[in-house]
Amino acid sequence: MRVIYSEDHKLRDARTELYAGQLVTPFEAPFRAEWILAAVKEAGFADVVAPDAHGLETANKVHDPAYLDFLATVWDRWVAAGFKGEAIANSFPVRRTSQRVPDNIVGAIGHYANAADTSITNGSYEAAIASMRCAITGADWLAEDHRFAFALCRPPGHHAGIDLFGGYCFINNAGVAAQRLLDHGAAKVAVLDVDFHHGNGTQDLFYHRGDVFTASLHGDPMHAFPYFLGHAEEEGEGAGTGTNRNYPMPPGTPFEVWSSALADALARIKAFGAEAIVVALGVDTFERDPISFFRLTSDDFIRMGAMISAAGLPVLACMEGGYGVPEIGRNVANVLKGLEA
Ligand code: SP5
Ligand code: ZN
Repeated sequence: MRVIYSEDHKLRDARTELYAGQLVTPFEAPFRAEWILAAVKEAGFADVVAPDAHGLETANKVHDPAYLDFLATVWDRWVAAGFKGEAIANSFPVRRTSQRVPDNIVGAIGHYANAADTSITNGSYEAAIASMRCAITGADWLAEDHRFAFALCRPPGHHAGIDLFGGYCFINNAGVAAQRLLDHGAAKVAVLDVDFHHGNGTQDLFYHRGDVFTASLHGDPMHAFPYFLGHAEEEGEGAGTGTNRNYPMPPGTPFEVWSSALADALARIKAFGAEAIVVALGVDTFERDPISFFRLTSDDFIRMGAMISAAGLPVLACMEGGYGVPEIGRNVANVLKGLEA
């Protein structure tokens, strides 16, 4: 199992997250990656490398290039406007409004945001690029005929849509990795999202495409972030009809229930003919995660990895969510152990 990690994740270190009507210290913070890296090494995964210096050529195939340009410039524009705080969207294009991108930076950030939980700061873009590079480097490793890789991506990516940031995500690392695998010659690949939250960004990237199957197991959006996507009836459209599958589940869901959804998703990924699986690996399904409501135990993560491995396909795991508690490190290491067992 090759592990890809960049110190540059530390450049993403916001002071604020709008949560419960207050500006709190973000759940998505640098200590997460440090804890995960330490636990993964401790568990014997010692092949840790830095990512290669990829540009935006792959990201431009799944994101709107104008959106990536916005990400690259938003902080400087915010500062140039004279604002003192971190860049937070507070006004949004919703039902029956124009989809033109405002010249004003407050309008532009609202246009490109799908949530106000994600403050943008100096360094956020550079960290997002480093995170994307980890995912691409992992895809390249698989393309060299290796079976497993773990991209320790931070910031996460699965809430980032074609032209949307939010949910702590800016560039959709798993989606970029899937595109990279196609560019290496795979005809079809799958993104399997096991993060507690619906992979709304990844679904958006590939909803109209027939070459990437997307499956997401998550807290029912009637009760959980991201609220506005992730229902079972969303199955893809156009060339992508039948290539998206959602498994919304209620508060308190234990592994016994969760794992039957995983088995169904894996069967569909096989039937689709995917040549590799990119796992959007959040461990916020853990019973003590501070912002989620599933009941997976640390041992369940070993079983999760083993089930995914049993599909017999190459697997690139890209780090997504998992918050607050030290066990996030052990839980990630357990998935990797299960994959290799
Ligand atoms: C990558 C990822 O896991 N992103 C998640 C972003 C969630 N941000 C909004 C958090 C709101 C959580 N509200 C839960 C209330 C618990 N008491
Ligand atoms: Zn999550």
